[in-house]
Amino acid sequence: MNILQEISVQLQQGNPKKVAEFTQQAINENIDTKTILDNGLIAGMAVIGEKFKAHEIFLPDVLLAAKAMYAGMDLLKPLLVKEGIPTIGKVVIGTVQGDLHDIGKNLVVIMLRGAGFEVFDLGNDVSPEKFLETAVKENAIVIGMSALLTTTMPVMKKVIDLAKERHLYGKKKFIVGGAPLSADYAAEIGASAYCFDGMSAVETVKRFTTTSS
Ligand code: B1M
Repeated sequence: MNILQEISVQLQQGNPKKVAEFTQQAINENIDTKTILDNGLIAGMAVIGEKFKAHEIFLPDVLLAAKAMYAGMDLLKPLLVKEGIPTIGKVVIGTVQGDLHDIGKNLVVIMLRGAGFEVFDLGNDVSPEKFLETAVKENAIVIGMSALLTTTMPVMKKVIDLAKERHLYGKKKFIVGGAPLSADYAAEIGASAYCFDGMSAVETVKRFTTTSS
């Protein structure tokens, strides 16, 4: 088994200590940070998702895997965040109301901060009002919303509808992401863009902050 498979397997077994150990070893071996993230941590979490869906494992197993994922992410974080880059734009981001999944959103935050954006991370279970009020208060052009549940995706539309009511639609850009999302859904609810992952979020926000404001 190679080191990336070790990370994936230890994550699936919910072993934060081992995940941290193997992640550090992979870093020491100069394996590319994104490769460790994609082929180690995210690959392990994808297996957990499949097993959970198939009822082969249960919620406590998923929680343990999430804890193990964070043990690895904590080590990768400083490598993903480049130092000393000036702020090039402001982004408000959060996981929508009713949704507690924050691993993917946190990765997007790391990537955005790494690219030099000032990010206001509202955490999870964020109300539509909170998204909009923070964006206005902080004068952020981009509002980023994450959802991992089909039942919470409609909250994104609520945020956009509320922005229309408050005459903010058109003044702000709304980017959406998360496993159940798609470009079609984003267009349907009136979002400005769908972002598949952290990298595409960075590219999209760059585009919006250089063409708006
Ligand atoms: Co939950 N869960 N979960 N879970 N969980 C899913 C999402 C599920 C698909 C599992 C399954 O059935 N296969 C399923 C949803 C089914 C559906 O709606 N269709 C599910 C369910 C049902 C639930 C509960 C309802 C279970 C229950 O209670 N019976 C419950 C809901 C709680 C709630 O939110 N109210 C629940 C709870 C949990 C835990 C708390 C145990 C834990 C979350 C811990 C945490 O986040 N702190 C958890 C986990 C870990 C998962 C899975 C296994 C993994 C999610 C994850 O972190 N992936 C997940 C299965 C899966 O997705 N395969 C599952 C890794 C992460 C890096 O990927 O989040 O997709 P992801 O983020 C990616 C992209 O999507 C994108 O970039 C990221 C990096 O590439 N992205 C963005 C995400 N947000 C973005 C925003 C952007 C741009 C890109 O711009 C703003």
